[in-house]
Amino acid sequence: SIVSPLLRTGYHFQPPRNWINDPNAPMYYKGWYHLFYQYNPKGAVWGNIVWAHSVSRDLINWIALEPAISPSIPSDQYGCWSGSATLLHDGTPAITYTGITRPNINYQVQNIAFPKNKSDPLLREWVKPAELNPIALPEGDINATQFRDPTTAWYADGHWRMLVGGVRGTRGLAFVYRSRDFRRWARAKHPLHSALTGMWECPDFFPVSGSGQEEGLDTSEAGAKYVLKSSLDLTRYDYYTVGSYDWRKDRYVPDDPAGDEHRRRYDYGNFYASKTFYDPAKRRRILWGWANESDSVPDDKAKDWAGIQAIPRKIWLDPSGKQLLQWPVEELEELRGKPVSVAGKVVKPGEHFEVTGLATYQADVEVSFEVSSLDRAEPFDPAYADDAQKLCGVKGADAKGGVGPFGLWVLASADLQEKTAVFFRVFKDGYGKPMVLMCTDPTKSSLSPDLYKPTFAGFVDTDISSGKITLRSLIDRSVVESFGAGGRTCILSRVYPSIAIGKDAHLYVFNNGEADIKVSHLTAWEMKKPLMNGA
Ligand code: DQQ
Repeated sequence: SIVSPLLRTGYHFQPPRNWINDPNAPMYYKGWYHLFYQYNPKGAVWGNIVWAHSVSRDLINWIALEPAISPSIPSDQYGCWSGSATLLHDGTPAITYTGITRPNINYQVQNIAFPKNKSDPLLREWVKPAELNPIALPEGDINATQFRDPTTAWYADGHWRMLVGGVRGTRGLAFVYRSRDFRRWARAKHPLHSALTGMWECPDFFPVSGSGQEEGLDTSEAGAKYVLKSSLDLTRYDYYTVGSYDWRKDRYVPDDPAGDEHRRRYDYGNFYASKTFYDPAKRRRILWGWANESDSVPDDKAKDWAGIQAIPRKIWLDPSGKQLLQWPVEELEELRGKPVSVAGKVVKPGEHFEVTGLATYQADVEVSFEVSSLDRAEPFDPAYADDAQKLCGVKGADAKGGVGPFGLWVLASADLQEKTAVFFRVFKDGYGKPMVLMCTDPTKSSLSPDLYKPTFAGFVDTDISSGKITLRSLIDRSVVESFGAGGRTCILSRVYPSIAIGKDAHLYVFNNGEADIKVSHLTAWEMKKPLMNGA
């Protein structure tokens, strides 16, 4: 394999070996955070899917338990696919998930499971009542191979409701199921919502408090707004809209009438099949998402592992009410070692400087930049209005600009042959209004062949007229997970350096624009390794 064992992540969630994908049924129960996830017990490629199970006190240190849900009944004998947890009125958790019932053809039904012993805070054993399962069949006009991933249920007006992802023609949609007792479920006539997007995998639907309020809401509480997310099979990205929900009709309407065409992404990088849960211990809503590898399948087999979960993120509605803000859970800061800081340093056009005094292959970096002037901002070509990624593909980190590109080179070799750039670039639209692009450019990240190195980018909905913008990057050996402008735009990338590994990885601040950039503050921390499932 070309992939060094030093590229195995240090503080991102993963099991000791084998393939993982979607996070399932995250919840908080009797003092423990639970995370289940799609897992192949037999190898580092997708297949033989069961629900692996880990528990944590702090979302950072993890203990692996036995798989919680594996094929064992007729309605899940060919696979236990994604699903969610709901806490019932008496506090009992219930899991709903998709079962595959036929060999070779992915015929899908929905199932339910309850803890064997609900006084066990670790919820080790789950039972699938034979008299209840399956709880939903692909009856009527439902496409049986595109019918999956039940959500956490919410309660209103005497009924539980949950969503199941699907498609009708090319319209992706979320079917609504209702139940009085959480045992017998019936499909509502209309879906909660639909859009011309292709199949919706892993829908998620939850209330949020008012604009700018960080407090999370339990899924059954009434929200000032609601968020509907779907994972698009076609693009393999997670998209969401903010809107309103009418429980009388069980219909959701996005606030922006063009919302379904101009949807936001949780993350503009490698982040899929995500799911949120409400954490009553800290009254916050937390987002988990899966990041696949971008090396080759033979490399995955040689490493004997594939897939990680992104750092869990607290999410809330930003002050504009138009998008979510995302920030790594505060518990991550437990892993920070001694800080190294830089303040008031100007980076002239074409210059860069190294951040020294710490090992940067497993680090957390926070930077506040200040742009000297926006006068030199390049004119924005409206042809890229809907395609930040394409724009960044054309104007990568090495393409000289006006205001920016400026940002970080992470996992960089001392000779800069290898580097992953995380940066901003400021444009001006036809009215002279600044527009900020955030990119991760991994095209120089490795000299190794056979790597998928897509440039990732998103626009940042922030007011940069003061010249100020912040960036946080979580660097973890083969992961760069970045949060622009306080979590307005996020980008997770997988990279596999061949030289910039371990102590040979360096960190720099660079400026390839024509305007001076000031690093008002930069703090970098080495990150300790948490308990990670016994690995
Ligand atoms: N992964 C699961 C499905 C889901 C897909 C199967 C999304 O339930 O739709 O492993 O990555």
